[in-house]
Amino acid sequence: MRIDAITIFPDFFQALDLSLLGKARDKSLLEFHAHDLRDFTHDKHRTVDDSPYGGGAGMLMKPEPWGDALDSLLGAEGFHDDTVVIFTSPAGEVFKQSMAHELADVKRIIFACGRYEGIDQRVVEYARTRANVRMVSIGDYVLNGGEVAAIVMVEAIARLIPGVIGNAESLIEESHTDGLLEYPSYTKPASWRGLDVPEVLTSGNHAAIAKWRKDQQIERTKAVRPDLLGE
Ligand code: JEW
Repeated sequence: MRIDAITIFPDFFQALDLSLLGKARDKSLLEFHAHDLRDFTHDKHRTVDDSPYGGGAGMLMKPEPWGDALDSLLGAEGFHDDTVVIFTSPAGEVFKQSMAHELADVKRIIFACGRYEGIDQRVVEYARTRANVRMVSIGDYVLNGGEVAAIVMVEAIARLIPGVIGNAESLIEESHTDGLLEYPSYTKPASWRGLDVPEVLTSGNHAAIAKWRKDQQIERTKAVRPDLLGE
């Protein structure tokens, strides 16, 4: 898989040189490149923003640098059915583990990371003529731009590429997709600062342990995330 990001803050993506993603790149399972949108401007001030037609607060990202940046990654013409351009956007569909799995099967992903009040809508329309497009939000909270959202998605997607994480960890991933929150976990020592590990976990009774863990999952999910139980 190859992932590109177009951004006015390419340095954000240095976070991806660390740990998991670094390993995926070392093993050539993933190629990642961040591109500075300002490299696709032509004026002395490398301008990427302008005021919105119709008025309103703040600035928008102007379309021309985006068009040139997309063309530099996709070539001058033609539709790329093997490519998904993701516009990180608070107005997008919400990123979920199911979407991470869908995107882990894609040959090429291009993240278009907006700033200010967002990007001129014609850039989205143009991108739809060149590749598959999705508008994606990482959740219902306010961010200053799309870079952090893209980093979140890259991490979630990259770890699903076969070979990036080990078999044992993949099995753990599967056990986590039952739609319930995790049960609480404990390690040594059995007693710490007056706090003891629940007795059932040191009992050696595997059936009792399995039941306790499932009960904990259900209680936690009811308390914290009733939406996951359809309530
Ligand atoms: C995201 C790209 C570009 C947020 C989440 N938030 C917000 C917001 C912004 C501008 C106008 C209106 C609302 C800030 N912003 C972005 C926010 C992605 C941009 C500008 C974003 N996922 N993705 N939760």
